[in-house]
Amino acid sequence: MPEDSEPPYFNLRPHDFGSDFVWGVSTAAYQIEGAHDIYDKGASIWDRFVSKKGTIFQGQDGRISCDFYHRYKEDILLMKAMNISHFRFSLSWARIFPDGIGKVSEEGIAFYNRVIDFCLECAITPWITLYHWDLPQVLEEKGGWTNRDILGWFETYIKLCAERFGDRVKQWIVLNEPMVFTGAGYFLGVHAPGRKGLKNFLPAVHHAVLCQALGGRILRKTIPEASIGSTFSCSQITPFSDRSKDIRAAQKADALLNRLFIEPSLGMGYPTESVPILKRIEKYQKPEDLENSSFDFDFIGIQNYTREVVRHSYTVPYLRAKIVKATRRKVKTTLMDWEVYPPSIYAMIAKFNAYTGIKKILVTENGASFEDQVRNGEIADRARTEYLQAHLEQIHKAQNDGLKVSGYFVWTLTDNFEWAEGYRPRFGLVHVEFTSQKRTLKASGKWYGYFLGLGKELRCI
Ligand code: IFM
Repeated sequence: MPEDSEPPYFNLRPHDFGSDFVWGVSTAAYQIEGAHDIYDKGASIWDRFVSKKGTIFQGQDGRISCDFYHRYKEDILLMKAMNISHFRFSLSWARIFPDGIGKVSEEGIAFYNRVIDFCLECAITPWITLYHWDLPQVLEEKGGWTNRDILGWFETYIKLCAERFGDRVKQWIVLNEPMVFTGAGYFLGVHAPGRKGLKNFLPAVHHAVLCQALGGRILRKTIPEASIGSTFSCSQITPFSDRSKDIRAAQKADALLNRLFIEPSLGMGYPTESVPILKRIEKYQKPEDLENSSFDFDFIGIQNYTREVVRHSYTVPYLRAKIVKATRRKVKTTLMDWEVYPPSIYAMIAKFNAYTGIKKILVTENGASFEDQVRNGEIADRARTEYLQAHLEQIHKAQNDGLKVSGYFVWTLTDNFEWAEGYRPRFGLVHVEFTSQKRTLKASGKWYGYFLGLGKELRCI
């Protein structure tokens, strides 16, 4: 028998994490929905970005992706079969407001109503992320996240979503990984909208911080009983050596990658003592902004995949710090060239626990892409199961050490469009054959379902 046909032994059970622990999967609209121009849907910055030559692996795009728009029932039934009781998905702003603001698409609203209602019918709790990186293109043409008017646009969008879906959806997330969409989209230019440099990055950061808190306030007012959070990418940062230059470089990277968005939301301002260049954000600040940057979130979502090793570098402007790639370090990696390093999730749980003012912490994303082996219609992905188990062990250890953490969402349900990397890295518990749209549960998906079902057979597979 091939060694990966049996799931590795795992001695933890869901109830070892507590009876209220939340178990789910996370997804994002542009990565799964497809139906990019159905009815009156507007274009998002991703619809536009993918059409630029050289931006995406092999020129791929999310026009069809896994066609969740048409296949949402099949996918939600798969979740049900896998005993998954919480589903985190994002709304496409341009599907709801084709022109960014103004006219509402009733077709767009109807689609999300169908998804929400079917989740509830299947006893799956819907978690809505309001912004997972797909700004309406018309708003980008007015400056996007660099334009302070985004506060008004965002308010209009959130208010409507809260009013239309808040009767049934009680779990809300304002932003997904603001550091990634501002860093990759407005500084490095490798994600939509492809803008570069500090002159784009700094205002985008500041407006995202303000929108994050504003979104919280609007949700609280419109749906008083809602549980409201925002999510943050985070990775343990290890200095390359114990030279003071490398230690300083690691501190700067930590401030930028892990602290830049959470700290203003807690009323602590920007980490300018570690990254002085952030003082230039002052140019975009108004006197009331410090107060308006914070919000008393009900929970914080942390999203962890790896750790980063950082060293000093003279050639990197402003920061003088650079990441030492995992392949160069000759460590075990995923297809994203991310080191497999489970203690990082423990370190991040501890880091976020150390802030005063965070009430609840959930892991709202964790997962891995590997070269899945397809053999006789079976998808053998033992490496993914081992990855998930090793991270769950760290989460359990954190709980045993008295740290709060009360949920875990796997990234992700089905293989999907991994942004600039296209369809090459597969992160799903479910394999998708993109030409036929055939779904096949991977061994890791079977294991997750078996684990959540306390060893019972999967419900209808
Ligand atoms: O696919 C992404 C997701 O959109 C945001 N968090 C990280 C995932 C894996 O790269």
